Amino acid sequence: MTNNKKLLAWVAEIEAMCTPEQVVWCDGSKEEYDRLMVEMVATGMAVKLDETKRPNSFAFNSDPSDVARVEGRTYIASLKEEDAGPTNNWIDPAELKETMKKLYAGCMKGRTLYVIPFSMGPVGSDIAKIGIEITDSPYVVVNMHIMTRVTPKVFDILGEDGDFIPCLHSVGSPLEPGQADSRWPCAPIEKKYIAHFPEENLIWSFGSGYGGNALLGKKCLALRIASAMAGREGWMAEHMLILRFTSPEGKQFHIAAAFPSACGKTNLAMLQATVPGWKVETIGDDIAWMKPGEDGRLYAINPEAGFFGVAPGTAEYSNPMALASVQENAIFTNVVVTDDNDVWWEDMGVECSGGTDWKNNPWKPGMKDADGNEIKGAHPNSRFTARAEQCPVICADWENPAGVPIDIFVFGGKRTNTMPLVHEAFDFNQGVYMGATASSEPTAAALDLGNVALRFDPFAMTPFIGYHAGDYMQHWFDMGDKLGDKAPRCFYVNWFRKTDDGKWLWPGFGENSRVLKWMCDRVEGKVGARETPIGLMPIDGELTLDGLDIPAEDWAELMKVDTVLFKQTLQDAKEYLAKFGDKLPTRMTEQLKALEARLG
Ligand code: OXD
Ligand code: MN
Repeated sequence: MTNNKKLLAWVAEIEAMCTPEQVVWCDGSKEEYDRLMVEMVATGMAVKLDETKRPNSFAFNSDPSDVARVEGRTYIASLKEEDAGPTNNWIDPAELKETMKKLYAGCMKGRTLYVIPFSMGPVGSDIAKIGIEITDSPYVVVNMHIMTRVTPKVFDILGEDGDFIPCLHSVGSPLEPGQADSRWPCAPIEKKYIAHFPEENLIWSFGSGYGGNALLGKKCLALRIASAMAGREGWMAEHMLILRFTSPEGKQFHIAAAFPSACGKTNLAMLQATVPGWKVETIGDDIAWMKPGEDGRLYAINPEAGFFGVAPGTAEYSNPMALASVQENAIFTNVVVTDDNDVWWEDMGVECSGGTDWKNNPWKPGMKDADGNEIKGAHPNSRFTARAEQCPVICADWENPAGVPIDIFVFGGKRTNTMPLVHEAFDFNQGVYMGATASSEPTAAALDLGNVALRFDPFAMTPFIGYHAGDYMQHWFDMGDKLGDKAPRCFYVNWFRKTDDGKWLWPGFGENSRVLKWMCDRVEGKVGARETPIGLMPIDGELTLDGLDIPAEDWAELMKVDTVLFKQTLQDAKEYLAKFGDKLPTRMTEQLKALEARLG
């Protein structure tokens, strides 16, 4: 096991506080995974899917109150409030710990405390980080097996005195002797806390068993805590997919792209290129950790080991590679379990005759509730968990400890108007402005945001920046200064433009490779660009549309820079950025002014 002093002391302290029935040290083995699945099937928490259709795969339904990240209950408890900044909830760390300790006291009664040793990033890579999650949820253990590298090798690396990031998690639902467990134990919303103590590199999560609230290696460690570390240490932890795009001549380009949750990152990461001879290989679909290398370029690794993807909308036409990745050894949460014991979700592109819905009720397509609204079989934020290595287009270098050199940054969001299909930044500083003012119409990944029409989501990181977002933006400028002419080129895309009568203007999916190719041609200096007030845009004919049936007026609309609408977005951005006060980098104000002047 381990002789690490900090670890042994921490586990003993948490055991004494949470009073579990037993403590199990996890080893990440197949035996462990299989044993926990057998136990969860026996208690009714998991359903084993048909072995011939979906080998070694399981479905879970969460409690209907526990279905997504809870941003309203997520805290950055820095020592000083001003260090958490306007995008985070803050509570004084001492006060928060007091509150949470009361909740943690005895919270694992009747349950098993699992200690999960894991590495974010290839074990032993110098970009990788070691975490230890303590949890009372066997569902979390099996998901962590897929999403991270769970291995006792972590103990060898730690040795007696090595440091790790402690991640404490409890579903917050103790069991009295003889009390039957619920299928998905969790605590009510007012007791849920997803807490980060950035100065201590410490994570405490209570009350939710779902996704990023509970699989603490992902959003909590790899983004919130890591972004704060990266800001201090001069590297980057970003909410970005990473892909390799290879030309017919074999030239490789590496692209890192930031889109808000549920805006198609997984689809883009696994895209089937329609541009002849070009191919995409996946390195990561959600998180990139990036550091300048010895040659001055920026190198990226995917700290995760699996995909925790949004199920609805994943179909043969939208993402065949994701479907192939979940063909076996997969976990599904909040989807339909069909009558023949397979899985189904909305927009899967196949018929379903019926089954059990995500609320565990009998379900048939087209069923309506008492108000006449259609009942969805799968929750809009239902998920699949699958190993990255099962993806048929996983890149041979996805576990290269040195990472891959990034050529291109892409920013974007879901906007049905205003933003054209693609534009390029004049320089890195404008690229930072584009990333910092990226905006999106809301999606289902966080359901407690209320009914806002437009959300500014800097670098798709709003819910994940572990410190002051103004300092974070300055860090982007500083990284640009450090990388100089080796900094990636920056682009902004919008696949989601619609006509006034609601028709999609761009086919999306595999056709997005045309836009990626234009970016690579720009990097290579093979094509020019038109200067517009908002940036550089394709010269007609240079972004290939061969074989696509896009009427000229649709193309014009897709490429239109509507200065009236853009000025409105600029005003909205100004208002949004005003809340950063004197932490707003001067260069951001300069960018705002310059854009305003260019828009006339
Ligand atoms: C995710 C998210 O789960 O961004 O990746 O919400
Ligand atoms: Mn994400």
